[in-house]
Amino acid sequence: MSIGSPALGSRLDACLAAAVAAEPHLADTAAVIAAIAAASIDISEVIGRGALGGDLAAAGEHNSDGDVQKALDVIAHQRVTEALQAAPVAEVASEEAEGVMHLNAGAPLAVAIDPLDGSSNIGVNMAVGTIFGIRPAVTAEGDPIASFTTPGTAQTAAGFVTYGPATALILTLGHGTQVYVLDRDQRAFRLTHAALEVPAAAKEYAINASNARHWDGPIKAFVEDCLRGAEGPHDKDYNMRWLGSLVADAQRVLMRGGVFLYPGDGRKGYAQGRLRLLYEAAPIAMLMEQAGAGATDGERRILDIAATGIHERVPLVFGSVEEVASVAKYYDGRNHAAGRSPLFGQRGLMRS
Ligand code: AFP
Repeated sequence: MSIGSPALGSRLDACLAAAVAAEPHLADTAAVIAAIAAASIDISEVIGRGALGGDLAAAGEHNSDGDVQKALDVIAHQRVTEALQAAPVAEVASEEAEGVMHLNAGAPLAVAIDPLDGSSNIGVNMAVGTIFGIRPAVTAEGDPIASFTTPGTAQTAAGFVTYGPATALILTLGHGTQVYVLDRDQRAFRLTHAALEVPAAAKEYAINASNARHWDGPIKAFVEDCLRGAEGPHDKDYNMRWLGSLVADAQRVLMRGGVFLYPGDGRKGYAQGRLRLLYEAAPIAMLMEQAGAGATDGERRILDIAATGIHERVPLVFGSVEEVASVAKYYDGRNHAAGRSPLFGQRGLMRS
């Protein structure tokens, strides 16, 4: 948001108007955000009815990656697509569509979106979300995905909606990261946090530890050192969380710090991890950096990475800058065994 941000409690439309007043070039971006926010209110109401609205977790077709689409995946995809059709959007890269969707020829913007992330949580009433990144549309002869092969730094805005105990919109237009909560009486998002600041250091890490035997050495060593706690090189005890919902883990990290890791691993198809660069990692990376946190693939800054395919996966590490930097040290060839104590030597807790 611009200098002199609106007061807490302000509605999203007023906050967007203030941002556009300060930077008129954001007008089209603001219109797209308003469209996605409106769609997310409808999606929130469908999710909020749970099984009363039918089996939202019912299996349907397969999406671009072979994942089984749940009924709610399809509902969310259809609702956001309708919203974007009425906004200044030329193209959409959606997790739920094989190729680039062409909406309004000549429109200025392109949107990468995961209409419903965390769908395996739907049937068990856990938090799910919608994740989006907005960037200028690019036309290049012979390159049908040119809008999406620019690096994440091209994004003019990014955000996600967490459909959790509250429905929250986490948003950045390049001037800090804000939190809005859905006021269900008004059917409007209202500002609750004007500028998130993620603590530089943390005592909480998030990783799916069931994959430990598949991780590469640096990740094994980092997690092992977290497990060592105050007796190890990090000199502090850690807590662990893994919610199985990227938006829920990301919101926790944004609100109280921590580090999230979904690395590449040795499983078939997981060499680049599970998460997608365009509509998961890049939007979250912008939100993190705008809140004073970091986001890498373990070593490289996520926002510097340009996709070569719209469903490309990327290893993802984000959160408190000291923790993200610590992970990178384990990838540095000189420090592969950073902090290794003689006690554990080469055959540590998790060493294969
Ligand atoms: P689903 O959309 O298939 O539930 O996947 C959710 C997700 O992409 C992301 O939200 C989680 O952080 C991650 O997968 C969890 O992956 P694991 O199930 O491998 O832990």
